[in-house]
Amino acid sequence: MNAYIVGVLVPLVVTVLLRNAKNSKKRGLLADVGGEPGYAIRNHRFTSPVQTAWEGISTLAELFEHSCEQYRDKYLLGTRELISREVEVTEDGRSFEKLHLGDYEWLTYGRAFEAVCNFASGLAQLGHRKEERAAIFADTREEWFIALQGCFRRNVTVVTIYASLGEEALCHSLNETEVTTVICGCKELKKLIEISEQLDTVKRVICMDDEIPSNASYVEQSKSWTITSFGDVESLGRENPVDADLPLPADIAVIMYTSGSTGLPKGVMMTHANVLATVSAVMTIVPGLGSKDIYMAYLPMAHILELAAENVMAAVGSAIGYGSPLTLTDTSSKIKKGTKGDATVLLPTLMTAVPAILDRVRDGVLKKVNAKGGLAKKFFDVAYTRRLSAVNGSWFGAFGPEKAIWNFLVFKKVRAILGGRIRFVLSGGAPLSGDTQRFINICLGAPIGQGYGLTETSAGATFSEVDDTSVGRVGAPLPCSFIKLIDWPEGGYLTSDSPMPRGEIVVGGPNVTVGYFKNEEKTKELYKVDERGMRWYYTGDIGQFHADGCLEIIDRKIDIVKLQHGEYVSLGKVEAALLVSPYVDNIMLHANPFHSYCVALLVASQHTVEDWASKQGIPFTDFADLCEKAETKKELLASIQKEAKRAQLQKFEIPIKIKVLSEPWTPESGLVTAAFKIKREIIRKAFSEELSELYAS
Ligand SMILES: *[C@@H]1O[C@H](CO)[C@@H](O)[C@H](O)[C@H]1NC(C)=O
Ligand SMILES: *[C@@H]1O[C@H](CO)[C@@H](O)[C@H](O)[C@H]1NC(C)=O
Ligand SMILES: *[C@@H]1O[C@H](CO)[C@@H](O)[C@H](O)[C@H]1NC(C)=O
Ligand SMILES: *[C@@H]1O[C@H](CO)[C@@H](O)[C@H](O)[C@H]1NC(C)=O
Ligand SMILES: CC(=O)N[C@H]1CO[C@H](CO)[C@@H](O)[C@@H]1O
Repeated sequence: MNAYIVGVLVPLVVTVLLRNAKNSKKRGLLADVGGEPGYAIRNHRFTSPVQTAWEGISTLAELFEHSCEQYRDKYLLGTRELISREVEVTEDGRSFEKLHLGDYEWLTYGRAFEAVCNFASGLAQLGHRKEERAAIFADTREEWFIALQGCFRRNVTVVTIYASLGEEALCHSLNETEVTTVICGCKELKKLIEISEQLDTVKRVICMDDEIPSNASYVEQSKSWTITSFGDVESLGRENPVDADLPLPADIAVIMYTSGSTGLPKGVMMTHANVLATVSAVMTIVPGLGSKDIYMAYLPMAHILELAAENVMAAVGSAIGYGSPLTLTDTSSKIKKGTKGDATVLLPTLMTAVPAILDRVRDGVLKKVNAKGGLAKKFFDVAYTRRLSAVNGSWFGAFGPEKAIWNFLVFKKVRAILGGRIRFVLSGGAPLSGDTQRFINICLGAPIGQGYGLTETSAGATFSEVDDTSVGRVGAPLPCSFIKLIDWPEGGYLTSDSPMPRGEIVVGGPNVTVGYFKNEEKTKELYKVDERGMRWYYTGDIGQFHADGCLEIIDRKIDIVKLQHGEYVSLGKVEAALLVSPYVDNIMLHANPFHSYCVALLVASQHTVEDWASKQGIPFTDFADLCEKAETKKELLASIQKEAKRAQLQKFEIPIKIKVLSEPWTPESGLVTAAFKIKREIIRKAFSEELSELYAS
């Protein structure tokens, strides 16, 4: 499903805020729609869904060409110069790569357009026919964007694959879509070579790096792949131009493989019209978006949120500077000591972030403050509390001298971590906790709104308006969407519930994608067309509508399990409450209809658990050993039970037994998605023995 939440940071604008102060502005209004009965809401400014924000533009290819003509000499794509690459070896013999990166080197809109045309021509000259599909399998970078737009100009459908996807999923997506050309980096090419025996349709690889893996000749001989560098494809196209072959709005632009939480990934087919509707909707919602903005791009392009965001930026004349999560700030792990991170060189005004990254920023700041201790800590705490109460209730103190003083004394340093000019952040991947939302909001001096969307709805669904400072809600429907709640009686959620209508969230509009690739059955199950011709997508998420027409996500259908005595346990809700315990790095709650209670697999946080053990004087040989100890289990169980009580969970929702695990769950191990959501089915299989033991004892 790949649902995600979108958060927005924008500066406090006095006029807007005063208008909003504790009022009951209607942001969503009741809508008259067809299909299954329910409670439907639309954006307050648009009676029918927006299809395009640009007159006469109906595909992403047209949009890009139009924007390149308009902004010809402005900067579009920037990449940092690589000054040196070094390997640092730590005392215990582990080695880390450190990069020394220089300034951004820019391509103007005009030059980027040439690069795109050359790439498109080069692709044709290599022998890629336009009805064949091409895959882009790489980290986010300039070439990704050029390749994407190049394919669009040839009406070539692009298959996108998360760079961190496992082998099986990778084979599956390339096989299923019969990809003939893979556009990737050197690192990804190594992976392809390893699985080359299972890839029957791939004929060409375009490698974005100059360096090519040493045994590439193996696949050139045995599989007769042709491997060409990105630069050579561009030169080939420059010397032998081929006319564009532009797509129609209903042609498939992208097949996006999402890292599903169960089974193999599914390819979501998106038309040009689908993505354009989302891009258009975001345009109308965000004020002041334009050619003065600089966007920090570093999240995976294979995620619809990033893909939509970069297309929005390129449509309004903004500059896009590329970076990576490991080089983002001066203290990021791959940045050579004493040199600068991406954000401090780029000085972006806009960026996307996943909650995990915002959580990290928050923890980093708090750790620094706590380490300083004494006066500095007191000062920070006072400042934070003052600003919190300002943001919370009375708007006095939100502006004026007091805010200016705190900003100057305390929060300016925090802001400098991201360059100091951020005015807007899109956050995707998972729900952002209210605490982190408030923290980032206060420290960056900007409120965060939240939004909600899915790959299946080409990212768009709801988005909170900039003047909405509440936490925990995801806003009103985007101008391109209708949101309908329908009854789910088995789960106990009804649109007739009070004080708010509740139910399964169904999204309708021109942004709803055409379905899953080669998966008629799943498409039929989750997509429905009503008698008026509107497409609806059944999200499986449970939501409730506030009186002002804003949506709040409260649950997930698939995550609800019925216990032996008929009580429903919402796994996600309970996990979120238990994750608050400092001992918990990750947790999966398990429940089934054969038992009246829950159990949990708990990944312990090494740092806090070891701290506790040394304070208690508990001897242990290593962390794995410590996790096996009865004392540890007792302490951790007590801690999560305390958090459960604090969150007012029901007795039957609280796990009575746990298994403490020492190994973290990572996307590489396949236990969590690339967006760090736990994969229940896979974890359940991997730890089936541990789970049976928990139920047996
Ligand atoms: C674009 O490509 C698709 C798939 O090959 C094809 O069905 C469609 O007709 C093409 N569109 C145009 C305008 O040629
Ligand atoms: C891909 O297709 C080939 C040949 O049809 C097959 O051998 C291989 O197992 C397939 N791989 C996956 C992951 O489906
Ligand atoms: C390519 O080289 C790597 C490392 O040298 C090796 O692990 C891998 O098996 C090689 N692959 C093939 C297909 O020879
Ligand atoms: C701010 O509001 C939240 C929820 O409305 C409340 O829990 C919290 O205590 C408030 N904090 C302050 C400092 O007023
Ligand atoms: C591709 C797609 O679903 N297009 C639909 C978008 O929405 C309009 C109505 O809002 C429909 O007419 C299109 O068929």
